[in-house]
This record gives sequence, structure tokens and C-alpha cells, in this order.
Amino acid sequence: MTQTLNTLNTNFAVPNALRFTEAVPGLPVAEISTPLATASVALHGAHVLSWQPAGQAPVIWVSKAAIFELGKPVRGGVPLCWPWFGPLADKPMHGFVRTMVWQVRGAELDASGQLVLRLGISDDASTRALWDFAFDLELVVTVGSTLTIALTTRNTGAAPFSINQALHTYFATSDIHQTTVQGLAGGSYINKVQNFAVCQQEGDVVFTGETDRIYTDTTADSVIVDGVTGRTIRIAKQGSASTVVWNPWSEKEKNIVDMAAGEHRQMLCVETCNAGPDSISIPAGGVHTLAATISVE
Ligand code: TA6
Repeated sequence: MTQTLNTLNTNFAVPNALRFTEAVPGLPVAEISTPLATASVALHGAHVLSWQPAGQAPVIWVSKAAIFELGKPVRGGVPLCWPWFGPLADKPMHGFVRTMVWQVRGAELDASGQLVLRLGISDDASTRALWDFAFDLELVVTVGSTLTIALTTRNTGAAPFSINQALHTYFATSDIHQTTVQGLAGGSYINKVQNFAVCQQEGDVVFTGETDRIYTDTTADSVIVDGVTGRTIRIAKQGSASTVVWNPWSEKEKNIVDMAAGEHRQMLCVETCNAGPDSISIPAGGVHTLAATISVE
């Protein structure tokens, strides 16, 4: 059942902090504005589209060419990949929840003035056709001077299941050539641009070409350093054993219809995941939460 804009504003608007608008007709967006930060979250995909703590430049990147259309993923923000990551036979890339319309379950200001928004979905005939399990998913977005995104999976069926998942977060940066990622040194990664070869990370991650890597067996924080402004963005995580780092670079970018020319220079993805070999098994009745807390230092 789709929640209309009217219903959403009547039931969930928070005075001086949250109201619902539409990105395009039929695609509601929670617009959050508090003294701590502004943010927006589309109900389509439970997709965080922006977050800007007070006094900072935007932290999250969305393409100028992004497409806002029912059933199409948005290029940028924080797409949710679930219950698989990447391609799977003839099924939708990165799973099916990033193109579903989620329900708002609650919204409130907490004691420290953070806006807490709860969205959810559960299995239906369309999800059963792609993946035959009973589930409930809840995304809690906590918007303040930090941003926390927590995705809780509940197995509501009688059979166990396994998932891969990602908070596929696109970050804004001044110039990818002068951007590094700290926190992954010494770890190993699956290099998707070298035929899935397993490689070892030496030092910080630097970007000199197409980069598409699954860092496995890591629970460490990642820190993005913008070498132009000196700004650092820390991503701390929970319930996550892998981190994906992605930049399509100039050639791949040309094949991405919803990315404008040259935009790869101002973005990178550092994704809080359970990807590749890091799958999560959830028994009947079991629960798992994947979470990232993003802060600007
Ligand atoms: O997370 C990196 C990745 O899996 C890449 O391989 C790349 O294709 C990207 O996601 C974007 O996927 P999308 O389906 O959103 O175009």
C-alpha cells in the first residue's frame, strides 16, 4: 500500500524538522532540516539522497544525470543492495529493495536533537518471485552532526537464508586524483578490474584508474581524505565484514547513462558491506543489523 504525500505529512511530519515532498510526482522524499543538519531520504529504495551537517559542504554525492523514476535505481546517495550484491543471473543487479517503495514506520526527534526516521518493507508476491523467503527489513536513518544508517534484516519465515548486502554509499570529493582512503592497509581485496584476483593493500588506497574492490574480512573504520580541502570523512561500521571501494573512472563512466561526463572526478563509493565471501546466514526468527556511522572530522 503506497502512502500518499498527504498521509505521510499528517502522520509523520515533525514540526521544524521533517516534511514530505515529491522528487517527481509519485516519489515521496523525506526532507529533514534541523539545527544539526539537512538530509533527504527517498521512500523509493529507502534511499538517502543527501546529508549536510551544519557548516559543512555536502557529504553525499548524487549525479546531475540521476534518474528519478519508479523501478530505476538512483545514481548516487546510498542505494541499498540486498539480498545479493552485484549481478545474479537474470535478476536485478544488487538485489531488489533499492527499487521498491518503502513504508514510513516512524519519525521523531531524539533527546539530542537528531531526527530519527524509520522505514520498512517486507516480502510480497513480487519479492517471492525473485527470492522465495519471508523477511522484514527496517532502515533507521539518524540525522544529526553524524549520520547513522542501520539496516536490520529479520528472517520471518521457517527456513534459514543467507544474504549479501551493502550500504552502497556515494561520497562527494573535490578531486578523485587527490583523494585517499585510509584504514584498509594490510588487508586483502578481490580486485574486480583484474579478473577478481586477490590482492594485498599496501598503504592507503589511491585512485589512478578504474577501481572496483571488495576488501574482505575487515571491520575497520575507513577514512576518506579530500586532499584539496583537507576534509576527512570517517565511516565506522557494525555488522559488516567487508568494505567496497569503487570509482568507475573516465572510460566506464561513458557507459553509465545516469552519470554526466567527468563526474567520476567528484565522487567515490566506500561501501559498508557483507559482500563476496562475506555472506550472513540468518536462521528462522533471526535478526542481523548492518550499520554505518559517518562523521566529518
Ligand atoms: O559497488 C561497486 C559496484 O558493484 C560496481 O561493480 C559497479 O558496477 C557499481 O556497483 C554500480 O552498480 P549499479 O548497478 O548501481 O550501476
